[in-house]
Amino acid sequence: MANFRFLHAADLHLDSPLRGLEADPSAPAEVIRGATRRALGGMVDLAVEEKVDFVLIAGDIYDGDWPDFGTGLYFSNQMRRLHQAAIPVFTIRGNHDAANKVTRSLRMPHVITFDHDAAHTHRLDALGVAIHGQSFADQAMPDDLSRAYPRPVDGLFNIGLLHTSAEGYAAHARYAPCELPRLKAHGYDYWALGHVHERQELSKDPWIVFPGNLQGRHIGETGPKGATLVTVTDRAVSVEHRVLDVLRWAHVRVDLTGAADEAEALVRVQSALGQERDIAARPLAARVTLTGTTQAHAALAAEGLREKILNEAQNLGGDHLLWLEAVKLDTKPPRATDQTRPDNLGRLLTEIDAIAADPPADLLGDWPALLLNKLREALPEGHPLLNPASIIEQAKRKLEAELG
Ligand SMILES: [Mn+2]
Repeated sequence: MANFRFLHAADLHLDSPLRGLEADPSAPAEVIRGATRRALGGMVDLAVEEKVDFVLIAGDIYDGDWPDFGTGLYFSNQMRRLHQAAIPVFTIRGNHDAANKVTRSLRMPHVITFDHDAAHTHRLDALGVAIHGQSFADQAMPDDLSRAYPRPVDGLFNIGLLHTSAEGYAAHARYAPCELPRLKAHGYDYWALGHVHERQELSKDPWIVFPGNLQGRHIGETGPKGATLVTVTDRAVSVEHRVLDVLRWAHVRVDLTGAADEAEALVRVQSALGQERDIAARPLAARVTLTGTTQAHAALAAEGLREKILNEAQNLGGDHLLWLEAVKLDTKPPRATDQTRPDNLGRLLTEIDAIAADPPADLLGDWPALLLNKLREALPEGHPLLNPASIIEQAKRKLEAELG
């Protein structure tokens, strides 16, 4: 068997816009719209520079039906660059780009896409490689597809290309679920998975890898994103994460405990943002959450916090831009007003605490439930707006700052 290298990517979600930057007027529309395309262009650059022998894309190339033919044309053009470099590319369709979801199409003889009827095998005999895969016919895929994947071909390096939620990823919808012990026992040398957007090495023997998506699309997809470069030398496999995102998402939590005033608080915020941007070394989209007990609480709770922090971000200067997805105020004033104040404000705050501790479902009629259901569709899991107690707490602090 020859020595070879390949690039494993997944979840391109091409032309999916970045969500959450609309409120920052300094974030240019072409960055928001074009990030997934530029990340894919970078992936092709990397494959060509590293002279890989083939490329695998484990599903969700598209976010859904193409908004127009431009999406497919862009993908086709990038894949043609691989073809011209004599690098074959193998793809499967996932839940987002299942065969029955994408209605527009372009002929792409320079891309090998696995059928959705059954799992089958492509051989690269010069390399001694067998690639097994199956596309999704339909978005819904309750079955464990991996069970029907072909047995490994003796003497070859066997790769399984599979779009799956695997097991235990509660944040990701369940598609073609499969069990890790079964995958390990199947006899393949590498499982090239897709669907989970956070990079995961589920196993190192054999390697079972989610490379994560190429480009984070909202604050639920933080940290470095990219593809996995795999090198096989004398059957020994080594894997390496290669960063390809063109814009980084980060949740920057700043502890303001003991900050004497607003100026000191803002200096701390600027320093934290600068550190995060230096780590990212590319444009950064940040959510800033301020925590801790500080004298600056009342000033921070007043009007204009977002603009003040945006100003600190812009004062950083430097090569890379920084945009604010959101600013969350979660600080506390130094004194425990709730218990000690004997006045009406104290009683009001105690009353609000009681409501926040156990918010009645019908607090505002039935619209909060309706709203929450809508928000659950629109926001990443764990978003503070999904937690009524957190909303009430924010309201309480604002009220206290105003009336105190
Ligand atoms: Mn998927």
